[in-house]
Amino acid sequence: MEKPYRIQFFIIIISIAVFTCAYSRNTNLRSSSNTGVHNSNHHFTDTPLHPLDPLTVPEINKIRSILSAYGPFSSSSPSINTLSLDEPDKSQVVSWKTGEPLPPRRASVLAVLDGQTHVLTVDLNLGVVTTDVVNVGSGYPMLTTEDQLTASLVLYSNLEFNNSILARGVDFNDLVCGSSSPGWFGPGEEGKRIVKVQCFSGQNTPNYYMRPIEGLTVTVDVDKREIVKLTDTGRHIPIPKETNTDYLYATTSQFSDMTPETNPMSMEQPKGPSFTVENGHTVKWANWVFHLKPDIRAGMIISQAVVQAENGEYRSVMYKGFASEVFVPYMDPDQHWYFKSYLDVGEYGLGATAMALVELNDCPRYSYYMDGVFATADGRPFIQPNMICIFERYAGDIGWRHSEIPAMGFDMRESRPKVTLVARMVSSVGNYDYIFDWEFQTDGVIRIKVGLSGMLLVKATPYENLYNIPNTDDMTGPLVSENVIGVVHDHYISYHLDMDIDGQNNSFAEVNLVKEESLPGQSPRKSYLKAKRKVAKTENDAKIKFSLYDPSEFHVFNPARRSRLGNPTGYKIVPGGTAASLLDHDDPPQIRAAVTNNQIWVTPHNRSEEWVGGLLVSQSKGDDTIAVWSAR
Ligand SMILES: *[C@@H]1O[C@H](CO)[C@@H](O)[C@H](O)[C@H]1NC(C)=O
Ligand SMILES: *[C@@H]1O[C@H](CO)[C@@H](O)[C@H](O)[C@H]1NC(C)=O
Ligand SMILES: *[C@@H]1O[C@H](CO)[C@@H](O)[C@H](O)[C@H]1NC(C)=O
Ligand SMILES: [Cu+2]
Repeated sequence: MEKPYRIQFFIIIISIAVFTCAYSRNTNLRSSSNTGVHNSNHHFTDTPLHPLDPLTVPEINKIRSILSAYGPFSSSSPSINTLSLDEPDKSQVVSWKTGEPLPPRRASVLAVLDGQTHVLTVDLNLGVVTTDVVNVGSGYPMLTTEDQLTASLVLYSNLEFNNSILARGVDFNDLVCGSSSPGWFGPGEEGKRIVKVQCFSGQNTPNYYMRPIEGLTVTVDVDKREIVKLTDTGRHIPIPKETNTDYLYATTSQFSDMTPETNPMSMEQPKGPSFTVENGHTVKWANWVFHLKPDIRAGMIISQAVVQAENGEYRSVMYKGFASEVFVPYMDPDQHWYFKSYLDVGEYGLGATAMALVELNDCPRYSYYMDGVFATADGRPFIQPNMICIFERYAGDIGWRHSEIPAMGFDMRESRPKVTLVARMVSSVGNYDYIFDWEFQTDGVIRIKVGLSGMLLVKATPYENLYNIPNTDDMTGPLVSENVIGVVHDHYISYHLDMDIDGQNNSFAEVNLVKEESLPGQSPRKSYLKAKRKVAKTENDAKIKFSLYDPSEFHVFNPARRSRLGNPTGYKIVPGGTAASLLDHDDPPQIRAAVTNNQIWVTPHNRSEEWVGGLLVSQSKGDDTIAVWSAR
């Protein structure tokens, strides 16, 4: 009997290279009256009904008054970077039953005051701050919208910056500047919260990303509101022209004779959708029930997913699943590019960058829309309307089929359409848009999908075409337009999946396909493949690197729960599009994104270890990553 080993694990399921960062022109924009279901209200009177329900507007208001009465914050208020539910312990949540009183409600707050980071716990029932830990680890909380705004405003007070802009011939009315997280590259920039600001020309185009002002980087201290460093080395690099950069449908439809049009299309559900959302966050559809909530950092969190078996019993599958970190390293050592090694979840937040979905284009008819309830930097409640949509998908696919040749006496064709349930959210992290889907199938499969759209982050170059490049060595990506390089980069998305197959005590097995050779004279076959199952005994056994020529399956199973045949019940983890990071393990970006050293990690359940890049990620040295936890 295998030793039960309680696990939660992380998989990188997707990695998309620069060439797949495509956008598609939608010639079929829909704008007829919508029939979606809206949860929209002002949320003034919301009350939590489930232990995992997000903080409500009244709760956020209460936390704000608790914080303002709290000693260290009474003279000057901190900037609230994140404020969210401090989930009760798993044991309390699992044993809670509908109708019972909720476990005590607590909030977890990351705040910055005078350059110091506070990690606070606020007890809503007691009305007090129960813990306040200052400056844990090397990093800072994620940047707020207010931080990013501050950084751009600081620039205009600087004459040297003004002169750099004037030297490029850019009108201040066309100037667009954005803050980039600086990563961590040694002691030079430690001890202060900084961002690196770079600018673009928005002249004659809404797509300013295609018109970078290359070679100008301003390092700004966001707390002191001052410029730390200004580097201007790119005055000789032209700003790429605006020609053909506009992507707006209203503009581009003028050229519709060049764009293939398709007739309007819509999926019909004459009896309406067959899912329900109860008490605001509990989704019930077909044989699935799960809790779904928006999160400022992870974007969406799926909890307590259970599936109904043939005998009617609800069986647990997953306690919690969410995107834990996203690593986006650009491959250019140039002084204006080397630091671009984003950790989008910890530095920007997938929920903080999620905007209202476009009805009928982002989500189909009959979608249900869920609002995000968050807090602004001053601790006031903030509603992100229509942030998540839930819908049934029928994409014309076959769910299951079989047919028989009539000659055999069985004239049969059996075919069933594939209908699934999707929970979707889109994060617009600067230039790119991540489309996150959790898709549930009636056969028990949970499919996690990420789509990438939006704009490339491009680099301006003096080169106009491949014929006038004297030496292609300084090209860090393909020339994608005149004076524009699409710098090579990747997006690695890591998921935290706390699987609870038929209960909490689960194990992890690698089922490795190996070649066996037949004995002389045994068979006309010389070789065959055999599946060898190895159950992980330690975390080290479960650090998985994928290899096409050493193929494996990965099973999470419950050794104590057996089928009629004696097989343990389990789920298979099926990797989707994957790519390994080839960066040096001691390269600063890779230390911080050490989660990408392996494609699967398995660690014991620990409620303090949810964010694989660390709790405080901005400018962190990588001292709180899954690699550090796992080494311990
Ligand atoms: C820089 O230019 C902006 C826009 O014209 C102006 O408002 C600002 O005062 C200038 N700053 C300095 C220091 O001259
Ligand atoms: C899970 O395993 C632990 C340690 O082996 C044991 O104490 C506990 O009772 C088990 N729980 C269940 C639900 O089997
Ligand atoms: C849980 O995680 C925290 C943070 O990484 C760590 O300090 C603590 O030792 C862990 N607890 C256990 C029981 O491993
Ligand atoms: Cu990309």
